[in-house]
Amino acid sequence: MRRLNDALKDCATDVDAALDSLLAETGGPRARVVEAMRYAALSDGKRLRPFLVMQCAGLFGVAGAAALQTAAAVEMVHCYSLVHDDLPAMDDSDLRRGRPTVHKAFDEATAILAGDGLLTEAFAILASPQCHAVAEVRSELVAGLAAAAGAAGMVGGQMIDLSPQRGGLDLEGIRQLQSLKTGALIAFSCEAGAVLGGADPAARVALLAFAADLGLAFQIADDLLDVLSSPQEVGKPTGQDAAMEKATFIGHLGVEGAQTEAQRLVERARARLDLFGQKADLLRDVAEFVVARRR
Ligand code: GRG
Repeated sequence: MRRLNDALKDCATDVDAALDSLLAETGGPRARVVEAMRYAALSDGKRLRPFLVMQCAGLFGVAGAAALQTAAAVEMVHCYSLVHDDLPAMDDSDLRRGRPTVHKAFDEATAILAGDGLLTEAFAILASPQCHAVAEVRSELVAGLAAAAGAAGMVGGQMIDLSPQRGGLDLEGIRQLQSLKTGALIAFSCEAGAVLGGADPAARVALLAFAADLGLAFQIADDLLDVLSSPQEVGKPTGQDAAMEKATFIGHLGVEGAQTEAQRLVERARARLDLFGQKADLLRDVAEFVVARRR
């Protein structure tokens, strides 16, 4: 795991530098929204999704630097989703990544605009020739991110999460909700690596199967952190699912059952990478990491 921790740290450093330059500070009357976008993006996230983009691209010989713009774009969409999710109209959270949420540090209207700005900027990055020289590759990335982030993906999952039916979902319903809400962007992160690397269909199928298991394991781990950790440990409020009476994996499986299911998914995710051999060792470690993480 030491190798993985170092690799995650290196990835975070590169992604921070890319975000810093892509979201350049500006003066004048619109400075405040850019400041809020930077506040949301340049905070202490794990940068898991960028790591997946870069590692998956690396399986096909794509250098980290050549995948960095795509990785930063995915992180911007993730950060937008956190900013909007924290708003009073949604989860109404005061704490994110160990500090005040954007609407607390700025104000609600600025937080909405900052989220909108991050989402929009992400597509501008993918559409730019600096992201990839080949227009078809850029267009596939744009279409893939739009599908993962939109109503057939993350936004759709969030809608189900906020719906009156949410409280009574059965296990399959929770699986479907989470595969949209958090799974779709995780899956796109892996797929983007395959697109950048011109992967063949078998490799793509394997990566998407890996991502599906990883996404669910990640979400179960998130549910467990919500129940078993303190806000200081995770840098965001805990006990939220119970407070909102949301049906969760833990509600259906119990803590031990959820841990067992997460571990089963991790093992299956790791096996999905067999065809990549040792090149995928860090991705195998990431699967372990998502359930062992403490935040
Ligand atoms: C508002 C359209 C819209 C969608 C919001 C992703 C999401 C949908 C909400 C986030 C709420 C949440 C806590 C979901 C659980 C899983 C999750 C995405 C956790 C945060 O991701 P991490 O752990 O966070 O990768 P860091 O801060 O490390 O990037």
